[in-house]
Amino acid sequence: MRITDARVIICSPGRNFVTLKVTTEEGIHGLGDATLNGRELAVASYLTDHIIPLLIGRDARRIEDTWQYLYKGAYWRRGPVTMTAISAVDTALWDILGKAVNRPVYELLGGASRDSVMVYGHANGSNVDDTVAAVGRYVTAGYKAVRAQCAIPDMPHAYGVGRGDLYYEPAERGTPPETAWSTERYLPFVPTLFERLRREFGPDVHLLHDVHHRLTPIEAGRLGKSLEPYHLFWMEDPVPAELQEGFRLIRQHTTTPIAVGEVFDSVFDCHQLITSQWIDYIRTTVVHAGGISHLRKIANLAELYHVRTGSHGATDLSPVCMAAALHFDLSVHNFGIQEYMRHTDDTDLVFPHAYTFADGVMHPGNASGLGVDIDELLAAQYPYEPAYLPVARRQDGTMHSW
Ligand code: CS2
Ligand code: MG
Repeated sequence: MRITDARVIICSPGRNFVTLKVTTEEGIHGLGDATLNGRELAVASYLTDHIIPLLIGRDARRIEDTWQYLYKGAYWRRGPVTMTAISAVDTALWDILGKAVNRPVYELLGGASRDSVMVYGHANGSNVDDTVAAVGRYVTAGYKAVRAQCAIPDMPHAYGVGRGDLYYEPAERGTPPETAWSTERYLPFVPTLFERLRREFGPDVHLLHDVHHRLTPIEAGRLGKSLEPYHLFWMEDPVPAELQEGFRLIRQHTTTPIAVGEVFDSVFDCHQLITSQWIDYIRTTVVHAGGISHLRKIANLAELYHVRTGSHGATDLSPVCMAAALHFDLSVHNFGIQEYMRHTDDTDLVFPHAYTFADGVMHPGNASGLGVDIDELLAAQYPYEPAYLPVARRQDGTMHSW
């Protein structure tokens, strides 16, 4: 099963996506998502200029060996661009293997560990009433878990307040938009939001909140403690996580469960977090953390330490990543939850897929491989458009983490 062709397809059906398509001598093709929001062309070049020439002629069945060849062979290890490119190759090879043996990928990963995959959606609003209404729409739509974000009074650009109900798209065409941030206003406000949500929706719906890397460890400890009465499913990305040791301090102060990892690209970003039991959910995902192969290694380590998975699944991760994530989620024992922000209708048409949503849960479907494809003719009608994620400044003008 020699690889005879590999190509990068860049399209923008509502937002930018980079997709790797690998084809074998038998004419089987596999897909991998290679989208790195705001830095898309760097991954496209890494694949086209440095990886694709190495793939031609390789045996597509040697998935682990190819992973190690690309990882060790580059000499320069890790980093989001490298790892997103390796992820795309790995995902495409799993897709090919599934198609070659005519089985859905989750069966090759050990089979289903559960009947379906619980997902959460994003509810947000420009004030508490709007956020309550948005959570209500998700509950009515059958969701068992909802992430709630709200603009802080007098701070309209708090993280997570998007432009649509179903899609959350922070990247904007042109240069990076600037947003303002105030920890002083945020910290006392968030508990009032969740107090209201629990009053409106009762104890059963899982409520989540994304801090989006904005706090220091001691501030995060205070927030977690003040949210304990509302028993969140998780508090996400409380601090920027380069300093794994910082989570020890958060953990000392609160029992609110902690999720982290959407920007991590390998197990080396989180091994200390996991083995020290400083977190409860690891959010690494197929497209950025080394593909299905490496994500399984992270999950297997996490399982030993009672840490469960909660993969990133925002709108900027393509339907190819979503399909791969669902095969992973269904098979892995220590699954926790999967984020699911819907794609636009244009995106769904470009990437026809077998995965389904009903009653708050998803299933990858039983098509062979990943069960997702790309309509290249349609994709060509949506050319790449440069776009950036926002940046954040504190009110005195100091750069802050967005
Ligand atoms: C977010 C993302 O989904 C999440 O939890 O943190 O929306 C994130 O901001 C984007 O994926 C960045 O590309
Ligand atoms: Mg997040």
